[in-house]
Amino acid sequence: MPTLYFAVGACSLAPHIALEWIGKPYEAVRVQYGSKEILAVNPAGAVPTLREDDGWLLTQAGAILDYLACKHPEARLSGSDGLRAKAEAHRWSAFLTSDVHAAFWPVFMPARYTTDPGEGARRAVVEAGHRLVAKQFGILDRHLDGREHILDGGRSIIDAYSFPMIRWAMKLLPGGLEPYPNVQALHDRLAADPSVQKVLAREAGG
Ligand SMILES: N[C@@H](CCC(=O)N[C@@H](CS)C(=O)NCC(=O)O)C(=O)O
Repeated sequence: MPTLYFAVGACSLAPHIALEWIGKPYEAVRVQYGSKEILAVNPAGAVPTLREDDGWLLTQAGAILDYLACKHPEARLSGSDGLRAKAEAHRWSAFLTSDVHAAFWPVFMPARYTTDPGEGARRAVVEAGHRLVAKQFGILDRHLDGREHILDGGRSIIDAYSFPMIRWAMKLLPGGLEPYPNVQALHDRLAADPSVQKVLAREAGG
């Protein structure tokens, strides 16, 4: 049975949802960032980390999601088949990892992005992060115009991957999701999914 190490509110919510959609037994272990427990399985001290029964460890949300979807093709979480459809799945996974997730770092941890300890510098970094997140959400919103899911072929690991980041944007962007109605609609569809609700309840319950 695979074990997912997760932290509340983190990007680990994505593989947590994917595991629930797959519907096979798994264990979810809640950790604190940088704790001994997570450092024992991931030297970066970060979530998500997936551990298989034989001790094999996998880090990086995009890799974990792809691994889970490929391991369970019957769950149909990879999007459509075909060369271009696979390329699109990689494209959106990379977009979420490198463009969207990374855009949140200055918002979450402004001190890492300036050597100036002053409040003005901190605010400027957060504001720059907001602008970067807004740019990426604009791209996602335009892509979602007229679509129910990010990939062709129905719900996928890429929808799951977007969900924690959409929740961050709702909470952290000054205008929330108001400028992104298509992203809001994807959020609402995912939030209404019973598996997603189950995972959110479990994560909130500790
Ligand atoms: N590139 C990694 C980033 C993982 C990551 O940084 N996760 C955050 C939570 S969303 C974390 O654990 N942060 C703890 C830290 O940076 O100390 C991935 O995509 O899995």
